[in-house]
Amino acid sequence: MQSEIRKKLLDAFSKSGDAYLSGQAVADLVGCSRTAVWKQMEELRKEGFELEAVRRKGYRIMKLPEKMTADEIRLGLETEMLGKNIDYHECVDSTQKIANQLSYNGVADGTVVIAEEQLAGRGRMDRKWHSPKYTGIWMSIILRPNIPPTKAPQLTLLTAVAVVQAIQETTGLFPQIKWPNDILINGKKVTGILTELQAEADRIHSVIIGIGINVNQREDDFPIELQSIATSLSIQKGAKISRADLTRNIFKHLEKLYFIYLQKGFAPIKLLWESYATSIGKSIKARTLTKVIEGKALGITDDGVLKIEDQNGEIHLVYSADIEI
Ligand code: BT5
Repeated sequence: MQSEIRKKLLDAFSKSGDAYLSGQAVADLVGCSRTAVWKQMEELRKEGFELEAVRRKGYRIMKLPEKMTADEIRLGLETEMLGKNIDYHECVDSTQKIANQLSYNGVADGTVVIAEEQLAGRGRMDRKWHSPKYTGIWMSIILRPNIPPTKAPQLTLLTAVAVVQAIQETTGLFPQIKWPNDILINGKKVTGILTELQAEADRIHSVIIGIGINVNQREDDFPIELQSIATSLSIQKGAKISRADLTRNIFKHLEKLYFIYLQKGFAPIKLLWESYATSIGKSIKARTLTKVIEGKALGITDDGVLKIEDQNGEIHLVYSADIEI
């Protein structure tokens, strides 16, 4: 029923072209109430349609939602393996879930699962990741590096560097990294990274790197509780950004760094990571699952572990925590 109304609604607007359609005219054409029309228009807005509503004239569609197709990403893709195989979805629970399944079934190294919308996008420790339709990049990348599971956190840091570089190249903005997985612009979170493993005790089968980037959301697209801590690239830039271009650039930078990492180890990545890090040298509070450590962030170890020096000069190694600066 809903989809029938939607079809008729879009049909009516296709025919009206640039002309305004009054709420009543739409209601008559579609065969429903004006309230139902208004609800549908709100739905369209949420899906990325730009609508103009003018009193006494009615509605007009200004711009269609910006879908990002796999072909658009492939066009001009410069990588050897990353993103050669794209599993594209309109709407999923979580791209991590699908990638885990695909990986288990043995898909090619460098396969990427991308969705326009996630209904149950997840962060670390079962937190939620807000992933509205057509506005962000919600993707999971499957890699099969020959490294021990203990080194997998390095790939989170490597990914953060690649995303920062890709954002810089695509938008000219200069994001910073907050250990281990947040990318911030002007102190607000624009990207989160979640790394999950399929591994035995001493061998990785695959690493699933989930990347969530807020690209074209407006301020009021974020739920209230996120508005003070989250931002999007377009809010920061003051212009819309091509998600396909950014995705392609992420693949390019990530593959380049990944190949360097496989050849030379973490040392060159560490230098880059530290150059983008916001917390190094600052007083921070690290909340681990079991305790809170306060002190100065000294840097990261060669394995990507955070080093904090407390008031007594004692050095703490932090493997996983939330950081307050
Ligand atoms: C993360 O977790 O930052 C990792 C997020 C990874 C998301 C990607 S999207 C593609 C792939 N598929 C998935 O299902 N997940 C991955 P964490 O550090 O735990 O941060 C989670 C916290 O960030 C939440 O508790 C909120 O406070 C905040 N948050 C949620 N959605 C956000 C958003 N869109 N932008 C900024 N902050 C957000």
